[in-house]
Amino acid sequence: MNVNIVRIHAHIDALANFTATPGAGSTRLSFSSEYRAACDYLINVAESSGLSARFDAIGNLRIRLDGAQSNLPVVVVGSHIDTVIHGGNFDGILGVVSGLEILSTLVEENIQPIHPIEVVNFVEEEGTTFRCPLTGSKALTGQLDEDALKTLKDDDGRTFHEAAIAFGLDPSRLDEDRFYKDTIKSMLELHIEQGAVLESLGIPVGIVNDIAGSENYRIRLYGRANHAGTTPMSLRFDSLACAAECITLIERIARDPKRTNTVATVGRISCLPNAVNVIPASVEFSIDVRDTSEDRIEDASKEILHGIEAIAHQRNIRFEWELTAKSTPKPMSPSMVAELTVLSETAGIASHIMTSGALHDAAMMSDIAPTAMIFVPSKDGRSHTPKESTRYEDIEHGANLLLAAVLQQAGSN
Ligand code: HGY
Ligand code: MN
Ligand code: MN
Repeated sequence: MNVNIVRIHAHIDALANFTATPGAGSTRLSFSSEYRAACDYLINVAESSGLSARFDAIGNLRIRLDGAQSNLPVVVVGSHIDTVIHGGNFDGILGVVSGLEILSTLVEENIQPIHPIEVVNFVEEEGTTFRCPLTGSKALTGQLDEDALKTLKDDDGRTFHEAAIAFGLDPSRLDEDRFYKDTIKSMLELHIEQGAVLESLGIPVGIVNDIAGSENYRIRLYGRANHAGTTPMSLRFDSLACAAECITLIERIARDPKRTNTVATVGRISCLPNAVNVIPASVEFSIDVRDTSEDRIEDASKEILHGIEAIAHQRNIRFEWELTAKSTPKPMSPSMVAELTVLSETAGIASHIMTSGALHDAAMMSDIAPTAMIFVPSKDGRSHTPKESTRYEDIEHGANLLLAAVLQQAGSN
């Protein structure tokens, strides 16, 4: 039994149409009209395949195939369809669409699993809107409660909680939808690698053994606005010049040869009043620090914050920092990694055990259930860009391995 790769291709192409930036990649933000349209597409496909589909209390889309013993713990197959701005068509989407395809195939082949299987599209995985990556999976695994959802705000100050209610949901019922250790048997996620390892090795499938963690910060620098023409250089308190020095320091710290696994990125920056002839009054920028060791993340973050403080002090610029999100590095289930390796060998598919530098909902799910991830290669190692691409022959290998693993986990009559 194999997945229908033509259907997977059609679903990926269909979802790519639900974007706020047509012709410039996938931009599908949580609770947006594009998000609603994409979810409606998935609900239609699910229901026409005889599956049940619903939004839960906070906007995760839950597609379910009941098992012969429906009260048994659930096998979850998940990922996300929200995107970064001008992102690609595969990041997250591949895992949701492949999970849906697997359930459609099981129904078509009249195979009823013993354990129920649930495909979950986790809401706000990217954190693009509310600045908290993995919101949906953190909430379902108990890392974020309803009150915490009232503190996550978008750039207009609207909270995640308000946005969920406006979307027609009832976040007060989050606890009814929660995942617990005794209600989830295991979790599997198929995802594009978003790096260049598999392509460079010429191997079609990656099996993830651990997922990096990250700390996200919001830095604010307060200088003094003044006239760009009349203010001597020696009398300036230029917040953007200060930010520029900080950003090159951040890169220097992460590039330190002793920090072999650490990466750091400044991806967002805004400057006020953002005018050609005004010395910038204030700047806000983000920092994303990652590593597979929590100690190394904290060590790098500490050196970065101390460095920024010293630069700001030397320039008489006021400096504020805020930790906006944190996820710790997570190991995948060793037994499921071993099982995936055997399944891959049995199918004659070469595989490579590897780390994920990207964050994934699987990392949060690993707190409550044995969890594993399957990677497929990213062309030129690119992701989070419209250039993101993966060959469908690799996707077919990955989705068939996911099918075999889901059946192994859920059992069947
Ligand atoms: O940022 C990440 O690693 C993921 O794409 N959310
Ligand atoms: Mn992503
Ligand atoms: Mn992703």
